[in-house]
Amino acid sequence: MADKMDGEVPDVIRVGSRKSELALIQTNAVIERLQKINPDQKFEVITMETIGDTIQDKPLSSIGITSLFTKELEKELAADKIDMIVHSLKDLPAVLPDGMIITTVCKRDDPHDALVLSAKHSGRTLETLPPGSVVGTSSVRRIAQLKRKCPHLEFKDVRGNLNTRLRKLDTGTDYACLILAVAGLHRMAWEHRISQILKPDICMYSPCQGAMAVETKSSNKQLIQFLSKLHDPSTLLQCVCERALLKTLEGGCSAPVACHSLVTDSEIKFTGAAFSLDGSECVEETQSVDLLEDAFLKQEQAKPDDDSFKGYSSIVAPHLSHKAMLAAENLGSQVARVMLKNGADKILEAAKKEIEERRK
Ligand code: DPM
Repeated sequence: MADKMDGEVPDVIRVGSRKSELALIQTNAVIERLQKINPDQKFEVITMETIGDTIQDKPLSSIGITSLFTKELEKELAADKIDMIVHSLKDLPAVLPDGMIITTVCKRDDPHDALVLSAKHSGRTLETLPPGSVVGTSSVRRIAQLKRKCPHLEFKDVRGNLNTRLRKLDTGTDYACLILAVAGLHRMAWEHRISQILKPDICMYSPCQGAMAVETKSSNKQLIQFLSKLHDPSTLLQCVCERALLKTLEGGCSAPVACHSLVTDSEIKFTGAAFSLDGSECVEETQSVDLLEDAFLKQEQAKPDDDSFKGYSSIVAPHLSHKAMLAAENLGSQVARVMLKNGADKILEAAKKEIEERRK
């Protein structure tokens, strides 16, 4: 019998979400998938504005709060005003507040970045844009990599939600193009605006880009049991590994850190990279780890009192192989340690200082 600690799945699960169109699309998509697992389960969506939504005039990296989009929602979660939050996993910091855990990692959308052009430049690619063309992005990760590969381009901050950004591109003259995550464009049904998908040799993606996740309190094991049925095993292993990279590098979600990961039945192959803000320096490391045959499914029902509820990179998956998750976590931190030894420590320290300077 479940004791009080284990909690219960509430009759109506209250889902916290940011108010932006993308956030609501993601929240509803996750609810829809949960509803397929249990058609009788009821959900209520509760929306709120976060600091990241209200500050629209400064680049994210210059505001200097790691949990920009998550703090207010997490407060509501801690106070039991809501039961779960749907996030873009890439917006969650590597270390969650005490008592919070990631219980669901949905099948990853295309994790790459995309080029979105203004009508004037239709038909071009990053390589064929005229010299001096202005790329709209506030991501230090994107800017550093593109400065390396496309030195003919210039960069300018662009803020606001996806709708605002596209409007700025289409109605203003400031930008020749934007760089946006394919996943966000896809969810907003704007795939037709994608002119080029940036492969890793041009621009590696942000840890956990393209994956939606659910955050809950770590105490309600019945709720965790239910939500974790939605885990996509392959995405889960990638994200455990990618979050371990971030954590060991101590790079927040606004650090110039990028990665690439590939999971097959037999191995995870993982690349991590850190860049100086001007793109002149880069430390990159690739390693693989063999997955044992039992990599994915543990199959048997998790018991609330064993260590099935242990988190890897703050992700808990009671039904899946802990050996595989541990291997993924170790791979991410090992790649990070080699990077630190090879100079990523100095590069990231300098980037952090520079970002702090800009804030003044
Ligand atoms: C984070 C970054 C950005 C978002 C930084 C980065 C982009 C900020 C910008 C951590 N979160 O990627 O280097 O370009 O100014 C965000 C987007 C998505 C989740 C939009 C986007 C898309 C959906 C997903 C904002 N968060 O990156 O184009 O990846 O699941």
